[in-house]
Amino acid sequence: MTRRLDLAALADVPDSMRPRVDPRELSVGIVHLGIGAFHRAHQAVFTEDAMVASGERAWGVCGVSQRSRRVVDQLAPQDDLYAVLERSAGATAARVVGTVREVLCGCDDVDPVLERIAAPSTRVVSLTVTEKGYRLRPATGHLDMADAEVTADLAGRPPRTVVGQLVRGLERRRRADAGPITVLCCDNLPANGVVVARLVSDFCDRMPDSVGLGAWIAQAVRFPCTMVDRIVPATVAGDRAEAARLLGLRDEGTVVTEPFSQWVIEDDFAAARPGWERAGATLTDDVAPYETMKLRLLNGSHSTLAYLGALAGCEFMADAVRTADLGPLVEGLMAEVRPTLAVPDGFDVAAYSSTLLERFANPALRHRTIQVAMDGSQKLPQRLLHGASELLASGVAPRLTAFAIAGWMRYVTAGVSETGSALPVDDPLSPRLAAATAGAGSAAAICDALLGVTEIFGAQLAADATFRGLVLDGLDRLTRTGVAAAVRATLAG
Ligand code: CS2
Repeated sequence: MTRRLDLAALADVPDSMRPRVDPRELSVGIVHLGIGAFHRAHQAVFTEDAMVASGERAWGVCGVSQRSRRVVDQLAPQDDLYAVLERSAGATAARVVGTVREVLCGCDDVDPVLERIAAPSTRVVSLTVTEKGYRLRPATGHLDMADAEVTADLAGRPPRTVVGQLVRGLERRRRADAGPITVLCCDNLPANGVVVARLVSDFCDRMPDSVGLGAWIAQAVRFPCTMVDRIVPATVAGDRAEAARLLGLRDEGTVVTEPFSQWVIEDDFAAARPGWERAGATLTDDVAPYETMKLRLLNGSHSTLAYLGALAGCEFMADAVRTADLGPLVEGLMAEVRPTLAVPDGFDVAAYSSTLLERFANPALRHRTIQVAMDGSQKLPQRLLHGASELLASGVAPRLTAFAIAGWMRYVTAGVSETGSALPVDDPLSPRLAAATAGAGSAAAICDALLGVTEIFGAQLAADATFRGLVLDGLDRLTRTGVAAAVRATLAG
């Protein structure tokens, strides 16, 4: 069997694929909650490149896996090294990344995680825990106090929720007098830093023993907003086999991604940070225009392609964008939502949108439609609904956005695609969605039942007659005529 990647084996890795800093020289300066594929393909790479540019060696990452030991088992035996495969139509480039220097499992034993957050050498706690990982109520943006895990963390057990771990870590840091720190949210939520600051404050307010903690956090902790962008499909066995071929070593931690990568960060740090701008990140006073643009253009189109593509029987996003006029549909969707966007100075939205279509069509990525379709209840508001509400408020009918919502409604109720493949509803609200639509026989009944899920739609949009009419039209067409005909009719107006 092929030898496994680790520090000693690096000597056998071709020069061009070795970490760009010597992992042995790094010390931990960042704790990252949620060390999934995205962090490894995005922030960890920026951080390594920033260290190359600055010569600093104090920004190694301690990655925390929130839900299972899987990442620990993948990375620990190989000294936390892994390969990033960057794939485009014609080529794959591989590089081993050495930034991650430790991986902890928050679910096994949280104490070392809290210790790391409290260590004076830690200056940044970053997060990628997905939308649902925050346990917030999408309609209010506040912590979901009805969530049993949140309640249990508040009662004082070793914390298992992300917000609980963050707050208990900050509490320990305050006690240790370890100094200011920055919490850097890198999830696809609007005003993500503001959201996390609010959740932390909600948790502190309810903690029986939090005397003075809220005030310390207000003074010593910053929560900058960020926009992150890189498409990172879940790794499959074939990807690990390709990494083994390229490296000549077995790598259980491989991640796959596209050549494109972007990071926009609000320049509001409580303490030192890596020079990420030297690795191509944009540091700015105001992330909001970038964030809204990315969520509505990229992620809004992504969700649309995922639901309609999966319904049409496409396994991969690159197939979806070439199927049944879905490419022109998302192009139209981007044009529809464009008036709601405050475009950053000097930014070419038309070029950005056409680059998106090329990125979606990257045939080498093999990004599954059902991966993007996951957790729709947590994604629809910021990706599609906020734009729809703003268009309606300015008197414009959000025709294509409403059709995309109809696509989601059809997806969560159809069970199987037009080619007979299963359409799993992998969503924290799936029991609620199933209960709401049980017994709903017609498109109108399904549409009304789902619009009534206020956690997703809120009260105002659900009650908007224009919106309901458009969504129902789309759902009715999708149900009666299938995806291709419904898309054609919708595009024909
Ligand atoms: C995708 C995103 O899975 C999803 O919901 O839309 O993960 C998307 O690939 C990234 O946001 C791209 O930056």
